[in-house]
Amino acid sequence: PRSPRVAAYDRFMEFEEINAHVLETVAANPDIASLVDLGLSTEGRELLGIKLSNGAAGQKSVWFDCAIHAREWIAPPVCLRIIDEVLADPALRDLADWYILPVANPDGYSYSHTDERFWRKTRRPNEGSSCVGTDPNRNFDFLWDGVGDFCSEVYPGSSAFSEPECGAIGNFVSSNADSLVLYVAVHSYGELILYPFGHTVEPVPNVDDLIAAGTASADAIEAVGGTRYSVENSAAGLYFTFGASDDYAYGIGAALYSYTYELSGGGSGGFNPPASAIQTVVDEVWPGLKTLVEYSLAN
Ligand code: ING
Ligand code: ZN
Repeated sequence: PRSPRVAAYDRFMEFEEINAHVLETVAANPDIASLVDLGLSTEGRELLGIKLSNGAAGQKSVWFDCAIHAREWIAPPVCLRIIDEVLADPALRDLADWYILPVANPDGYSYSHTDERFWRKTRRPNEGSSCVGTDPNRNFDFLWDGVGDFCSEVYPGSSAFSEPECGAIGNFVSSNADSLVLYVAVHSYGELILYPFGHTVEPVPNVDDLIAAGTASADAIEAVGGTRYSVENSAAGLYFTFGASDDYAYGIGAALYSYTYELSGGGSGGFNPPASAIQTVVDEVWPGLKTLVEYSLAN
C-alpha cells in the first residue's frame, strides 16, 4: 500500500496541510504507519509525528525532526520525503523503526506563513516583555544556559523545556533511549552536517564514528548533483551554543549518532529559497540521510 498521494514538493505546504497529509498517510497504511501524538504546542497545535515500522519487537529506532525553527521552510519537505521513501521500501523498515516529526514548531511555522516570514522562535509570550518567543534550539535540557534577552533571536527560555514543543521531543528521546541509535534535526541553511557538542570543540568519545558516518552521508549527497556538505563539530563549524536538540540527544546518552543538518539556502538572507528549489534539495538529501541511517545502524 501507498499513501493516497505522496507529499507535494512543488510548493511550501502550510502546517494544516502537512498535518492532514500525516493523518492521511497513517490512515492509508495501517500495517506500516502509526501516529505519534506528542501533545500540543503553546497555541494548541498538534505535534503529530509518524512511526514507520515492520512491526517486529525490539527494533532499533531513528528520529528526524524538521522546522523546529519556524522560517526554515525547506526542512519539512525533507521529513516528508523520508516518509515517502520508507513507506515504499520494506528493507528500510527492516533496518529500524523510523520516527519523523515534519513540523516541530507549528506555532512559529504558521506565524512565518501568516505574519512574519523570517520568524525563528516559538510563539509563547514572555512575561514582562513585548518580545514573544524562545529559541527552541536553545531550550533543551542539556547544559541549558539561562542567560539571555527576551528579544534575542536565541533567547533560551525561562527554564529548560519551558517550551512544550521541546519538552515533547525531549520526552520522546529520553524515553526511547534504549532503542534510539540516530537523532537528526533538520535545519537550514549552510550545507553543513553538524555533530556534538555546541558548547565545546573538545572531541566527544565516538567522534571518529560521527565524522565517518557524516562523511559517508555527505558523499552520498554529493554523488547526486555535486553539492558538498561539510561535516563539522557545531561549536567549531558555527558558534558556541547551549541547549541544542542534538546535543541533548547525544548528551543524555540517548543517541550515539546525533546531528543537525543545515540544508541549502536560497533567496535573500538564505532562509527564503524558491519553491522550485525543494525538489532538488529533497532529491539530494534523501540519499544522504539513508546512508546515515545505514552507517549508524551498522556501526
Ligand atoms: N542553526 C543552528 C542554530 O540553532 C546549531 C545551528 C545546531 C547550533 C546545533 C548548535 C547546535 O543556531 C540554525 N540555522 O538554526
Ligand atoms: Zn535552525
